Amino acid sequence: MQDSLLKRFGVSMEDNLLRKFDQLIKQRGYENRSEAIRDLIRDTLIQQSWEDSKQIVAGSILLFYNHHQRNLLEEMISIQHSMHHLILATTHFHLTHESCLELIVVKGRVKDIQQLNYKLTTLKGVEYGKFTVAPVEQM
Ligand code: NI
Repeated sequence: MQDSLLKRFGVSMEDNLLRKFDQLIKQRGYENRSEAIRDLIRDTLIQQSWEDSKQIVAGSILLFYNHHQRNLLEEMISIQHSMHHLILATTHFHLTHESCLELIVVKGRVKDIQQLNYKLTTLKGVEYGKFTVAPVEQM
């Protein structure tokens, strides 16, 4: 973040809600409430910036799939070639005899990246997809 100056502010919250929040903080291993609240705010700001289609984001698409699924590999490669301008790198890991993990590093307009993610994760045979991106500062 650009502004490194820390500012303090008070937060009022129902007792019940705060207790649940403190449990969550403990589970996630945060040092304190401030750290947890900062992360929540950052996440919300990232989500919000997604609504701006011009926002450039970078991140990864993780796909777990069974490579025996008929046509899956062909379709996956064809989709990646059709949107190659969004893909920085692809790495394939053979996890077991059947299952594969593919890591696709992406960068581009959020709307395009979301479309690529949707096309890949909805393919028949893809068991699990994980999509993580963050905004890239625009020049
Ligand atoms: Ni494989």
